[in-house]
Amino acid sequence: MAIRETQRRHEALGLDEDDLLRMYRHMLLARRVDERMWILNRQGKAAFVISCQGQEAAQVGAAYNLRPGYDYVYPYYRDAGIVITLGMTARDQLLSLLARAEDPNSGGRQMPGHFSSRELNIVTASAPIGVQYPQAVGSAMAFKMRGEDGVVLACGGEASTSEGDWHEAMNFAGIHDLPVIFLIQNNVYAISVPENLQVAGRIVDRAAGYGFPGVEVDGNDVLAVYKVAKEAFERARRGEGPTLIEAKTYRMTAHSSDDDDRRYREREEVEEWRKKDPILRFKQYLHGAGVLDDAKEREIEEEIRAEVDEATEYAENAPYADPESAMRYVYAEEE
Ligand SMILES: Cc1ncc(C[n+]2csc(CCOP(=O)(O)OP(=O)(O)O)c2C)c(N)n1
Ligand SMILES: [Mg+2]
Repeated sequence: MAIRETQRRHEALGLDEDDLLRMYRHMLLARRVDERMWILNRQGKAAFVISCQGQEAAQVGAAYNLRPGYDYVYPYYRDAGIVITLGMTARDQLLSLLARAEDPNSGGRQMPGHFSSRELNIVTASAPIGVQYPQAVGSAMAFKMRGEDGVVLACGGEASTSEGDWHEAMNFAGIHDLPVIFLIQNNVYAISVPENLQVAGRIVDRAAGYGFPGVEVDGNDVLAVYKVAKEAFERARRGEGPTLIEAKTYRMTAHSSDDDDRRYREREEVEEWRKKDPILRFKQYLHGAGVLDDAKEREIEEEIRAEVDEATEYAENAPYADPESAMRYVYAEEE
């Protein structure tokens, strides 16, 4: 009886067992690549790490609705789960981390976490918080003007909603009924600033002020995020306009490898959230639904470990960009 109950949850969403295992692999790959990045940082091989850990369900659940190479994505620096769902690999991430020439994001020029792929319509981000939003609504406007049913997914943390750029983009999206989804991953902190010093009231409620729906979701439950995102994507494709999704989640690591979070948050709080780890929760669901057993779980872990090992070795041995090429894409080159 219990098994039938849980099975119905994904079936009601139109997801089959292959979908579930694919989502699980994306989440686990994002996590294992991230963990490897911290090791490389501590070994002195990687200058800087910024993590997705804790946010994989929010990212994969939303991104599973995207049509790669057709819809547009404006990710933020934690969105490894989104770009992996779209088709980027462990190798891509590690080439970027180690700033190698072959890094598909920027040829080793940008900080890690500045995702970019022309084929996958992942638009490169600038480092200032919130600047992606006005660009995202511009792309949504282009879809609308062309009469295409593409959707734009624009992401950020809860603190990005304090920026003027976010409000301007929300306003523009509401006025023009644009096919854009604002996915706010509320992970409780902006570096050391807690949510209660960042936002008064609820983020989702702000959507009403701009004339479109806002929905809050448990961001550590991948199927719950998939469900609300699916509805938002369908609305956008029907030409009914934008949706704001606030995924309630938690940043499981320090802000970055340059931050010491022991200075501003209690260990007990982190430990409480670790019990709600989105990967742990999805794993329990998959076991309950009979999609995963211990042997299959081990098999997937081993496959992913091999992929991350291979990617690490490849990236460590890959050449750096040629110094002569530093100005390429910055200034026009003579023919
Ligand atoms: C305009 C601007 N101000 C400050 C910073 C420095 N900064 C980088 S990340 C960050 C925190 C953002 O918090 P949030 O939006 O909640 O995302 P999170 O890192 O928690 O995922 C800040 C203040 C910046 N990059 N840009
Ligand atoms: Mg935050």
